[in-house]
Amino acid sequence: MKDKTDEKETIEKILKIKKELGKELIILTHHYQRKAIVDLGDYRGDSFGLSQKAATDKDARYIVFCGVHFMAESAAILSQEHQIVQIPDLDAGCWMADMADLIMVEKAWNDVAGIVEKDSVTPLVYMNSDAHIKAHCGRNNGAVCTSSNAPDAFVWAFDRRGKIFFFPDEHLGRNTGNRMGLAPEEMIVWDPDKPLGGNTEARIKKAKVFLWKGYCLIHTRFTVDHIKKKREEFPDIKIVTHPECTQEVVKESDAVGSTSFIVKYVKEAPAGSTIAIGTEINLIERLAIEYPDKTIMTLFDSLCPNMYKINLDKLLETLENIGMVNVVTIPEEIKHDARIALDNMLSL
Ligand code: CIZ
Ligand code: SF4
Repeated sequence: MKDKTDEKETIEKILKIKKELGKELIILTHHYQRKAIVDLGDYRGDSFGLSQKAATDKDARYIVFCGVHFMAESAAILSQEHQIVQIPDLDAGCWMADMADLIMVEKAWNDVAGIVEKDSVTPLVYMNSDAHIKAHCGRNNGAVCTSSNAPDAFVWAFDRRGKIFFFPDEHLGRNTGNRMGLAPEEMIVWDPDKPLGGNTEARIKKAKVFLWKGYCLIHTRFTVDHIKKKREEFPDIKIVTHPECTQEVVKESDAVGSTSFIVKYVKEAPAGSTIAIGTEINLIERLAIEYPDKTIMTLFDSLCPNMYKINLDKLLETLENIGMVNVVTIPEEIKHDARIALDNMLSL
């Protein structure tokens, strides 16, 4: 474990490099990053906000993305030709994104196309996915979405075609469908390990939404029991959760939304409020520091080890080797197709 003197030295070195590079460098930090990293960033946000930043900032030559790999990949897809995207640890992945690989997704897509008209289904892919899956969606006239724009993406998709294939988060897909008033039987789970995703042909024909059986191991830890206990302990408490949680948890919450929504909710809550949050712990801990006039707590233990892989030493190492190490590269063809799906999201 680093002591405070080492940490101070590392921070000073990072600040010195930032100063030297000036506008040539931007450091983007995701809401789930630890405080020390967020404090050194130029912009913090959710994957949607940060990808917009990457798409519009033309000055920076180097974009250092402190988040997980799929986010840095999206920034690399949207960045300009003269820009280089680096992530302090190329191994900072996402378990949910790993639950859908291209072979499985194409097989499912072809299975569905054998039963209903291919042109009747729009693929929608959550940002939390590999670039190859985004490219698959781009090739099939679909779009990317995030937790902040999933309802808009559903409306967009249903305006075009009658059915949606949603990858890879079953819960975000179901919670979005519920919010739009879809009936439970209109949404079916697609389990890639089972023939026809575990469905009959009749159910596939009838369904409006296919939900890929993927999930976040952090957000699905929260339970209705955790909510009940908090309410017993603090009768006035507000419960705010993320749509990657199960529908049972979402239904018991006072408010539900993306990380940007959660940040806004806490900011706008009256002084003296008590709020328990169901999302990644680093965001919650920072909010507790930022709003000392409110009592902010987590619903349950929720550290994402993937996000936590990014630390000060790795950030410094990346900055000391700017443009050279931990570069996020994507084959041109994949970049081209994935960009279609990302652009469809940005124009929502
Ligand atoms: O989209 C993101 O940034 C993630 C992973 C969560 C959220 O809701 O912002
Ligand atoms: Fe992936 Fe869940 Fe971690 Fe987000 S919190 S990066 S979805 S594993």
